[in-house]
Amino acid sequence: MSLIEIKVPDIGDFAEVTVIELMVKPGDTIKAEQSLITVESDKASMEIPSSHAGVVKEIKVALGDKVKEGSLVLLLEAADGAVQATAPSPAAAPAAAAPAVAAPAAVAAPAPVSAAPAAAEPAHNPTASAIGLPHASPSVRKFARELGVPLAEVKSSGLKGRITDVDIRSFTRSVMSGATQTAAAAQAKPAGGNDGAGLGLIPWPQVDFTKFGPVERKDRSRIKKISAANLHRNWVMIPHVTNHDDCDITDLEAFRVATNKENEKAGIKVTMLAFLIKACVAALKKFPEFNASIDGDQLVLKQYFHIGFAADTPNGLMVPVIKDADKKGIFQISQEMSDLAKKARDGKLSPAEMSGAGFTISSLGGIGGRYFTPIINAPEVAILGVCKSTIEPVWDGKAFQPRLMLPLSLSWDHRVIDGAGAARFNVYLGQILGDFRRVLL
Ligand code: CAO
Repeated sequence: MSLIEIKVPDIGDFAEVTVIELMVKPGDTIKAEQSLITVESDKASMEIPSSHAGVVKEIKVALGDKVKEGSLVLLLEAADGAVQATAPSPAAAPAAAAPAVAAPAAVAAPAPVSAAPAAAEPAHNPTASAIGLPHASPSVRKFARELGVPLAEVKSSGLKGRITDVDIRSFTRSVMSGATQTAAAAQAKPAGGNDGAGLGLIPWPQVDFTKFGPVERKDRSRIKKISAANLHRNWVMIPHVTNHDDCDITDLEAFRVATNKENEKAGIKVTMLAFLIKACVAALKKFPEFNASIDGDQLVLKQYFHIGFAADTPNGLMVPVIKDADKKGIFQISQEMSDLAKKARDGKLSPAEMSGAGFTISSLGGIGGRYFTPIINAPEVAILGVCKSTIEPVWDGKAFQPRLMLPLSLSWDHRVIDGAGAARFNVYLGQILGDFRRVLL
């Protein structure tokens, strides 16, 4: 066993510097070139590396000590063969401002920790910080760069206002929990509130539209803002896939029209949406993973059949819910739908009337269109979009027949549902809508 004295190497123009950080402690096994302490002059800070590998026996400096070239830093029990290791080259003197600290702007763009390459720091070039930059040792700066932490925004807790790695960690935790926002994120936030910075996106374009022509500014309704935030989260967080299909509702439409005629005097009017709700209940019974929610590692399969339906209102989109649709007939569903849609338009829906859905239908059938991509209403895992039915020529094996075809667009969460399951769901739904007697099977 041989003890080696590790001393402060040539630190360039600095006569005396202060020890501001101890980076190792007795008992630590260290590698050659590993940083031992950080020292600071009135102009710069730098790390003092070890010339040898081994185990730290005794630290010979304390925080606040003044040291200079040749000062004893610590005693090291050398690893085998390490005594012959080359001492730090005096030629590797401190640089005025190494690249490691010269580009604070680079930290503005957060990068995943794993994507950050290890900075090629010269082994014996103690890295200096430039005047005016936040006080932090090179290793702390490197750590901040790896995490994309803007040092200038980190509150310091170290000696003489120095930022420590603990400060970086607590800043990161605070940003991740949403308690703190970086200046870059705040700047990236557009008037609409969609913050792309958390996704590592470039800032939202800030445009003075009046440069191009007259404009009018309107406040967005509370409902629009709430639904926008929900839709944005759902779109970003759920891996959506949409399957489009057509189903033949010729016979069902004839039945619906006849039923409405029969019940005209009673003031009852049934739309295709009520049949769709009932048909979806049958499909959800057959494919329970469509009536489910993700909860951590578990899938919650619902044994109730509450179906939400998107309602267009002057204030924005609302989704009232028909509870226990499996226990209700078409007339009751129709009546409830019409009551809930009216309440939605009048802004009188209660939170209870908008909660608990296991699956949602968004029908644009009364308006038009062909297909669209409905956004899943989290924590649900699927949503059915329906557009306007049209008469189309359908080949029956011998000739084209005019059939009333309903376009379906089923969006599903690929974490829970697979493409084959989604195709089966649509096929089954089409079979039911093609011959509604199947609901009884
Ligand atoms: N194909 C053809 N016609 C259809 C149809 C379809 N798929 N669905 C409905 N229609 C017809 C109805 O039969 C009705 O015809 P009549 O006026 O001749 O009786 C007409 O279109 C209007 O129906 P409706 O829209 O009033 O009734 P509904 O039960 O179909 O829908 C409601 C009710 C509240 C869902 C609907 O009014 C609505 O708000 N739809 C918009 C939903 C929406 O915005 N979705 C998008 C969400 S994503 O932004």
